[in-house]
Amino acid sequence: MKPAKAALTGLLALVAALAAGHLVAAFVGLSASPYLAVGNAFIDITPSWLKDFAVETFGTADKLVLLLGMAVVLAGIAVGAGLASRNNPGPGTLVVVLLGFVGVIAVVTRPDVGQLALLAPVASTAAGAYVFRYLHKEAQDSESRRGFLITAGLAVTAGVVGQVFGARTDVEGSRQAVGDLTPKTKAPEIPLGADFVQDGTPSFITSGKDFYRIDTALSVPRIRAEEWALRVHGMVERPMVLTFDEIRQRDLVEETVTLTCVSNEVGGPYISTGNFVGIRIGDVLREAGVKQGADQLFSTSDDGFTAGSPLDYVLENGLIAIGMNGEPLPAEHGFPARLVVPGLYGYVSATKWVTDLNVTTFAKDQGYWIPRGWATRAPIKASSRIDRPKRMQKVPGKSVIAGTAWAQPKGVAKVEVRVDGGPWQEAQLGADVSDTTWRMWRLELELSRGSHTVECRATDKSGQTQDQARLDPVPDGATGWHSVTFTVE
Ligand SMILES: Nc1nc2c(c(=O)[nH]1)N[C@H]1C(S)=C(S)[C@@H](COP(=O)(O)O)O[C@H]1N2
Ligand SMILES: [Mo]
Repeated sequence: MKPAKAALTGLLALVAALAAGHLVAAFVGLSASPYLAVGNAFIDITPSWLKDFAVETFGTADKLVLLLGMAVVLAGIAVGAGLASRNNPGPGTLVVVLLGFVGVIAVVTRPDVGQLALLAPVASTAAGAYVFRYLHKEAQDSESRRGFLITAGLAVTAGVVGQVFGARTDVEGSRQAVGDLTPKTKAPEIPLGADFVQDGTPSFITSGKDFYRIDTALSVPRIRAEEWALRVHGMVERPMVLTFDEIRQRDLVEETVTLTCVSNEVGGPYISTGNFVGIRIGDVLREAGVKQGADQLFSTSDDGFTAGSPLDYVLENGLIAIGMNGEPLPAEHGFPARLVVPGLYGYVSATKWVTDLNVTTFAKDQGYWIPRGWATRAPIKASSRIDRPKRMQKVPGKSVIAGTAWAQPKGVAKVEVRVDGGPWQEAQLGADVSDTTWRMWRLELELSRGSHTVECRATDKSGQTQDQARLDPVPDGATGWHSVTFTVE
């Protein structure tokens, strides 16, 4: 067999295998797709230094990069297997079976799949082996291209159909059916002058589309509200199960909360603000009756992510949220329900697609990121960011410096700015919306031509000024003053 044809045989068998697995997964749950399952397993076993590097280098595109990287590695293996099988299909078949085994292991160790999920990698392996051997024979017998074309066509169609059907488990329909979520207690209106968008700050409320997204999920968990329920158990007197309808029929409250990610670098983008609608975690836990000795609320998501929050804190703060900005939660942000706890970084509190609340102790259970080197307790650190000018931007001598500051749950009392290490000047603050949200700031300056560096620092309402010492996000959040160098023309 010609080398090109041998390589193509391997590649097409790979495409057929992945497509068949993806197609079957459309019916048994998309995270059973061997490709996604291997990717997800890879994310879970990635050492934290590599994960940090990936997030730093690729930002929110890190998952796409992982999937593309896997595609390149798999294509390499497939070409190699094809070339090694020029005389005899044995080596290639063995490679298919070995890869199939990896797929099976990845799928069965996923926390969010049922027993039927096994069908997906099995279908992959069968399709891969069959197509490989069929094309191998075809290539020996004739110079015909028909078999190759038909296989390629079928495989691509199967993959696309799988993607479309799997993604469709009608979440949008379920979201639409939820309709209006009118809170009994509305969050106060955001007053005029809460943001300085014209000066370069973000808008006070972040739209669902612009809201930062951080999670370990390669495919967004797709759960219909009708099929969802929240289990409350552990160290409680009366374990309970709450359906979506039971939650929405309670007195819903709305709170404006700024969420922040612990992996945000100084000056980084992983912070957003929403109007969240839901019920208080504390009300539910008090109904269940917390037992003596418990100190952790351990929440688990449909896709197996876990977070542990201090129990005494969530008894007083935080929501089981089912709505954001006047709508049901967007699928990427946790539909049907998530936790929102102002003042704690997301990884220890903000479980999306939450299905399980376990009242337990810190001694007994550890959230997802804790064995990966992050702190057990992670209150948000006071911080501030310069949004304009941007680094290296050219601005006129008379300019406005503007940005964002946050210190949930204490609230921001003051933001100061200094230029080229000179005296600190107090910035004008945006209207004070709530201590659980960020606060925008601006300062008009007149500067000489040339290069300048501005720095900012926030002080919270307890009088504490943010730390100057530059610390990395690991283990409990970055510190340091943001600085930006720009040019006055
Ligand atoms: N199920 C699940 N929930 C999760 C996570 C996750 O990986 N899986 N990541 C957490 C982290 S680290 C953060 S910062 C917030 C981000 O919420 P957002 O994506 O809605 O902004 O979600 C939290 N909830
Ligand atoms: Mo995070």
